[in-house]
Amino acid sequence: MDRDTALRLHEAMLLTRLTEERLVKLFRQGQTLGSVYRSLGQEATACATAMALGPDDVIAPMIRNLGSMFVRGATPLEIFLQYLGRATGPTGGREHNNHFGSVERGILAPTSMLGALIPVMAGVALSFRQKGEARVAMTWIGDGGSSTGAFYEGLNFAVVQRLPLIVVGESNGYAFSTPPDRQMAGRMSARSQGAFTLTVDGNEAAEVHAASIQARQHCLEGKGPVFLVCETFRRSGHAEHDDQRYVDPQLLAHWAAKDPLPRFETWMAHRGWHPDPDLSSRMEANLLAAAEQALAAPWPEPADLKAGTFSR
Ligand SMILES: Cc1ncc(C[n+]2csc(CCOP(=O)(O)OP(=O)(O)O)c2C)c(N)n1
Ligand SMILES: [Mg+2]
Repeated sequence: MDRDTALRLHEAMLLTRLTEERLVKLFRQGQTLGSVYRSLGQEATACATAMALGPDDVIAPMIRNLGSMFVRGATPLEIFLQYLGRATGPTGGREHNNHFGSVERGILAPTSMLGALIPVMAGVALSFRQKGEARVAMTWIGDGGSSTGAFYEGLNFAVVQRLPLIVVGESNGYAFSTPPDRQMAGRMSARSQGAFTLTVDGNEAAEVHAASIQARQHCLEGKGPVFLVCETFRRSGHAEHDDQRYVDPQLLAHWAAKDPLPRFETWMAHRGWHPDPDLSSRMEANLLAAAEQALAAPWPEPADLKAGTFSR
């Protein structure tokens, strides 16, 4: 990774952390329409994977992959407008979290149905191959989501067809309040389906990035999909309405010590690369201004309820 990429990756991870912190404040003030699903401690698995893609590749993020949307050009203002349900937000108040796409940025709208994006993205990858385009499709799946039928069906199809699909497995210790050993027989893997599997330390951004570059190359060489497992930990509740009392505090402390942001800053410092020392405070000021702008934005008009929807 070169210096410029490292600085951009660090910026995306920090922006994700601070945007979600601002969203938590808005939630506690009763301003967000629904709960806030954080990626605290998992920013590297969302940002460093997306950072390895080319501009024509397509992503389908899940709820904890806000960082990948920032990498593709989404803005905090859009995110705030969306969570606050305002008329000028990406879905005009029809959704309340990161469930919106952007064709220009190569982002397919996330969906709540765990596993459902795997066959959809296998289809996107199939279209790339049929058109002879050197592009890859990327999506993410949690340990819980990887137990769904859709995950197996979609990945199996991609393996058989040798499709350019990267599925990032987020092995983060919990599916809501259920630890993996209560709902899956082994560790996250797609080896039994014949998919090339890579497993990395999901909190080491440089390692995640290098593996993602390797995965993309594997896809572009026509060798089929890659399941890239990132070992990480969900350091917040499932969402802000979940106080995570079922998680051992020692486990949380263990993973806090492996926070991806300071680790990546150390990795950069070893190369003599240093982020702007004012970056964090500048970002916080911009985020506060964006949140205030979103709070002042208009609510949707009831008469516009059906606009942009399929209705008869
Ligand atoms: C098919 C399906 N089953 C159940 C749910 C309800 N649900 C939403 S998130 C979640 C836990 C997901 O855990 P995991 O896949 O490990 O992702 P994480 O939240 O840890 O990122 C559940 C059970 C759903 N959205 N879709
Ligand atoms: Mg999980």
